[in-house]
Amino acid sequence: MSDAPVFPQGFLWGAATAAHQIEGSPLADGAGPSIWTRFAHTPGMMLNGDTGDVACDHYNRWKDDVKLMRELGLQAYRFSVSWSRILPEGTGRVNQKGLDFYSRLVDELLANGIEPLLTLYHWDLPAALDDRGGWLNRDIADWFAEYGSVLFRALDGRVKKWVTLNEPWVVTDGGYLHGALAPGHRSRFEAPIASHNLMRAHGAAVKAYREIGKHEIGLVVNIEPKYPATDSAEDQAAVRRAHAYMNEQYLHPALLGHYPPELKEIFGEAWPEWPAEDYALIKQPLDFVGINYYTRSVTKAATSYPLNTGVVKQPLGTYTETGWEVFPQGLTDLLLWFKQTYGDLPVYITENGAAFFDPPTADVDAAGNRRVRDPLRMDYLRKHLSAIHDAIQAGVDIRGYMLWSFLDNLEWSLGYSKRFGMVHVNYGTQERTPKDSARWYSEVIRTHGRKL
Ligand code: LGS
Repeated sequence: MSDAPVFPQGFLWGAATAAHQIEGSPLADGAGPSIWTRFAHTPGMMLNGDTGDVACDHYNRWKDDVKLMRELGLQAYRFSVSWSRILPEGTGRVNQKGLDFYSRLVDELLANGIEPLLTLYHWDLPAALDDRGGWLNRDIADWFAEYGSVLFRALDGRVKKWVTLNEPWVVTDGGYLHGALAPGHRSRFEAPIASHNLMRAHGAAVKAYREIGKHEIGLVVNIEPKYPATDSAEDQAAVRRAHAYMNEQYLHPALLGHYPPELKEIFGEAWPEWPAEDYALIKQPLDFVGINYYTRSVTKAATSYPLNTGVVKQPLGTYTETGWEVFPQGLTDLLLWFKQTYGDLPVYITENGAAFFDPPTADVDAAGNRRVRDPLRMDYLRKHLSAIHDAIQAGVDIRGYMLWSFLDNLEWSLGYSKRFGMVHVNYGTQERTPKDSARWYSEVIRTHGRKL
């Protein structure tokens, strides 16, 4: 018998994107502005002054993009809906034209045999809701459930896999604690409130889904294993804090119904006591958890705000263009930790990928094919898929893999400077060119991972 990897039957091979990163035309057809439209137009917030006004022009090119997905053999496509296209004021009036855009997209995916995975919130909060306090307002749990319900009613059945939030950790850490992401706040007092309201909103949306929907709903978190730099007591304690902050802050309340105690230690007086009923709202039975994995960190005690931890650069490590260490074993470790801590919940890898120094434009090879050669990305993907396979062998119930990303796109405040796509986008002409990694991934899908 060959020891070539065999992925479970039904394992879903796909790729992921998010609305604000690819769509462009943020105000088309009656959409309201989102906090990202506003943030990107605030001088100094975006690298090179980039904005999502055009992005990959997917709002106009969605049909061709789906065709390309089919040509590459994708079985699933994870995308997000822009809340303010559906509800321009965030609540109340539904904008039918916005809904139609996603309805057409879903139909086109299904007609091409591609399963949609729909994320309700991938960071583009309606600006109108930010004006009412955004994630700091407790009412947002109801606002989010209202928004979710509009989509559940319109699309459930055609969409069978739903995600409430993408990476609540990044929303609070980037948006409310350190300010590098919209809405750009920096407050130790706000971060816990935003975090908690994100989880209440998640719970409220799942509850609404159980009344309207008949399929699967889950939460997507970004998590990464934390390894101690040394075995000193200080470094071990630093790992405990970093691990609680990033890996347990959202999964613990969602799946176990409480927060890890380290959060109180980290936030001190800024960490409030929450009403008991909040915990019941947050802990809703989930059908799956989505894990986004990019890197690990080797952690030490250090003076930093507010965690008092630092990351130790590995002299022999390999790093991506964004400066993140390539560490596939970390994904296996993480998946085993997940199973041990939270039990046998189905898992999807909802993002994994890397930005590398791709050539800025495609070239033409001897056979006349347009090519973008990205051997480092191919190597990254191959090693991470093997790491996932190892976790499957060890008994973790992993149901699918969504490569980040289908297209090169707007990497948030880093603008267009970092390319994560399996498909190259020429931002001048909007021409798409599958990179070598896309051709390779196509073959992996065709052979169901036997040819990794
Ligand atoms: O484009 C985003 C990708 C790219 O890298 C996507 O929208 C997000 O959902 C997701 O956060 N993404 C992402 N995350 C990598 C985070 C790694 C942080 C490592 C920090 C080490 C110092």
